[in-house]
Amino acid sequence: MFWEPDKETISREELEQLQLERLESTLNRVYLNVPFYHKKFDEMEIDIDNLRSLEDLRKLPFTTKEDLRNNYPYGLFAVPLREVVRIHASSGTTGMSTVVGYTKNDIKTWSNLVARVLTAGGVTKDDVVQIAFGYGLFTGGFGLHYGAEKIGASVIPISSGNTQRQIKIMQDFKTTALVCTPSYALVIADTIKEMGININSLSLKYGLFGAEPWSEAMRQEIQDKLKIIATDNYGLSEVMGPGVAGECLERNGLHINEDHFLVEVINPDTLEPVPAGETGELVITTLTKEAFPVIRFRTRDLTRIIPEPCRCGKKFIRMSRVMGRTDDMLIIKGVNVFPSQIEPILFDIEGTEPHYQIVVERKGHLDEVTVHVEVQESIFFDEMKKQNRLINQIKERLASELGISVEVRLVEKKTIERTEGKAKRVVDLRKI
Ligand code: DLL
Repeated sequence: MFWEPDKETISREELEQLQLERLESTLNRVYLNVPFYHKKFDEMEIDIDNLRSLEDLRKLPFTTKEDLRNNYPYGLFAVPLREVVRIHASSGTTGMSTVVGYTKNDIKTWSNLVARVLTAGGVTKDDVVQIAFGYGLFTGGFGLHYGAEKIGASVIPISSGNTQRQIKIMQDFKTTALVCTPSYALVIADTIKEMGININSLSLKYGLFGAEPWSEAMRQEIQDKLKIIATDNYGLSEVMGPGVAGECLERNGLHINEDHFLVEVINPDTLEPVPAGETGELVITTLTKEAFPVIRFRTRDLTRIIPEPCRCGKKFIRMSRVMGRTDDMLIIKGVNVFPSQIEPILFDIEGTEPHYQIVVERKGHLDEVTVHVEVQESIFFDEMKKQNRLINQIKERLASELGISVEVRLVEKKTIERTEGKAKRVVDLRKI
């Protein structure tokens, strides 16, 4: 259950002491080696030697994605390039990519933290782990790969795509754990069915999914279709990649690797911390990164801290599943809505398929939102009356649960683009 039992069951008091020591050394490192932080601390008259407690973190400046872009490519590295053994980058949907680096030690730490996440999700050295995340500049493939190897599992670095081949390998190599995005897991599940393969003939036991938001309803769907235990894991390239946080088999929130990451949850408007347990933007400070430390990085991800201890015995606090990014939020007729709120409603309605897209258009001065949802063939070819009944049913549910009225369009199976990586849930035609 634990990869590093001593570390994962550390007492709060010891943990806080360790965090403070590590924070001090991180601040020293960035002040000495990264002109960006040096200048910022000086401007704000921050004396890092005066840091006395973890609460003092709040006096430090935030770092944003914009800061990373402005220092493209290597401006925020805290070691010379000759000490960097790996470079990753996030493509980002908007603008220039951000570049991150790792020292040899960073890779070791990263592998260990991913090993913790995989172990918590059920993986052991006896497993055959199929990594269907992209290998490349994206941190998903290599990050999970190194962690799984560290555990001693048999790793299949198949990368993403070519779904039929994924399934053939799964059959022939007797894959027991699948690692990819949750949306790709569903694509794989659907393809298994189409190929007429009996799911019970496969050896799959666990699925470790992450890199995009997904709902509890989607988890159920994946678990039922693939007959596995599916856990959620979270991370971001700016902070490390996968391995920041992950669920245990309780499947009730993601344990944050707190000995390596200091987290805060803030109100994105006031930038003040939210009251304990309330939802806000996750802010992360790295405590052990050598090549690319970040101070108070604003993730834009919305989550909340679950303060109650977990039954699994791990002492690290949990965060709730990430409900979405502040920049993915749709404001529909004045109501804030995230795709992750629409998802469980669609999944719950009989006749729909678990594939949807939310299309935003501008008509005159008003934004118009249409939810496109795939439906079972029988319904698509059914009489209009039955289709309209389904449309109205979806509209009513969305209206009563979210308080918004939107258009709903039923589309034929497979008309919504399938992705091998992160699903595109929102199509914003306003920007074009
Ligand atoms: O997606 C790292 C990763 C790879 C995590 C594989 C887990 C598994 P980026 O491409 O930089 O890194 O994207 C990071 O993806 O800020 C979130 O918005 C989103 N994200 C990542 N994991 C989750 C998750 C990788 N479990 C961005 N739930 C983050 C919801 C997630 N959103």
